[in-house]
Amino acid sequence: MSILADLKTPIFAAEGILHIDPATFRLEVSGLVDRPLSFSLAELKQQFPIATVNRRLTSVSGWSVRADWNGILWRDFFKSIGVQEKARYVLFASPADYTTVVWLKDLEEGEALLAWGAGGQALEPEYGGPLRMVVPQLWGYKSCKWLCRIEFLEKYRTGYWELRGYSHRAEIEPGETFDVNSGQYYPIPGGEVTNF
Ligand SMILES: Nc1nc2c(c(=O)[nH]1)N[C@H]1C(S)=C(S)[C@@H](COP(=O)(O)O)O[C@H]1N2
Ligand SMILES: [Mo]
Repeated sequence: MSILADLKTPIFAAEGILHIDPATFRLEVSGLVDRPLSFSLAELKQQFPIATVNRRLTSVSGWSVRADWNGILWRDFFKSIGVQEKARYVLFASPADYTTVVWLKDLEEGEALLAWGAGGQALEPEYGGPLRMVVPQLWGYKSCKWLCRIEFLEKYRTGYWELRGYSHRAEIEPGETFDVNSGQYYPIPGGEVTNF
């Protein structure tokens, strides 16, 4: 069981929980790239450096969870897939068409990753396995679960929660959050949550 399940981390699934077979899973990369690419989970693990980052996923709905996320750093992925200069945004999608679009410049700093595990355990379907984004520096709705498609864009597109009124940029705002790990509420100063 992953630490997320252990901690009973809230499960958000606008499209319902998807069950994707890790053995047949593929990640498709399209849009402003030199050529479209497609990876199985095994190919991702072979072709990119594997990393673990201890960071928080923080939801606009008022909770935050810290975990050791296992996967591939976005910056390692990005630099070797032939993204064209005119790309400004990146769209992340699940097979049920949950979409969210992130400014590429917002992923240059910080430790965003394509994650298949937490604490050395595979992510359960409930938590977005076999592969999800984890973008610690932005509200959780940018961390697309059941990630199966990445598209590089010149023009912004409005995603699922953004269409329903949530901020397009999704910078974490000052306020208070429930820390799932400790069961305590803490003030947050805005930006990536690093103070606990
Ligand atoms: N495909 C998909 N990804 C998603 C969501 C979703 O509904 N569908 N919810 C988002 C929101 S609002 C948050 S806070 C996090 C929550 O991750 P968790 O359900 O693993 O705790 O997933 C994000 N990624
Ligand atoms: Mo969220």
